[in-house]
Amino acid sequence: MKKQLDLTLYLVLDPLLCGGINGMVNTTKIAVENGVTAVQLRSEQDYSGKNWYHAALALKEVLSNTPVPLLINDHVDIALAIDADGVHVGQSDLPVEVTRRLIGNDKWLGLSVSNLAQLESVPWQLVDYLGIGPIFPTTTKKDAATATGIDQLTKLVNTKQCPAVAIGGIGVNNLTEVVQTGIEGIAVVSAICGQADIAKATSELIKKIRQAKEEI
Ligand code: TZP
Ligand code: MG
Repeated sequence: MKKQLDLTLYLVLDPLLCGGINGMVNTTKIAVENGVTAVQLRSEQDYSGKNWYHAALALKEVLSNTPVPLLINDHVDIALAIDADGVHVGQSDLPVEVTRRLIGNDKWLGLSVSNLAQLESVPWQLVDYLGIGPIFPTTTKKDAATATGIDQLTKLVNTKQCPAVAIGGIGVNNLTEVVQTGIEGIAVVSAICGQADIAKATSELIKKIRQAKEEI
């Protein structure tokens, strides 16, 4: 059975920023102890199936006695192999219909969208949540689309028909305006991965998100 999906603070891992697979595992452990509510395994680099499988397995183990779900970016085979809680795909990955057919109804399925045209073609009955972004410029994703900014994000949030996280260039100093669009949560890479003090970085993020939600 998959775990509940709480999108409040969604950690998207990056092995380069975390210092390899052990670094990702360590980052995840500390981040989850300090308030991260969902974790995604993702890499800009191509990893061999074997390395990635072992990374996913190690992350599943770290999360095993927590309520925090593990989702796998792109690699449906690895998600199935380790029985992850879900899969996240982008616009150029396996189509949502195919991904859903492969993973069944007992795993979460997330889809990235960057603009209104993409949002309008989402098959809502097949998708559990959206990742909307980038909201602000980011150097973490090399092929990132143009940043939406807050006004466009607000339009997307008001049009969507399922929960969503905002992603891209988000940190403690700009998350308040993002959360106040009414979006369910935020997803971060560099605001946690590679930070000198993961515990402090995570607890500051979650505190700021909760404050911003209370002010809506
Ligand atoms: N998708 C859109 S932007 C992005 C992804 C995976 C990278 C976000 O990284 P950061 O470091 O939080 O800006
Ligand atoms: Mg992808």
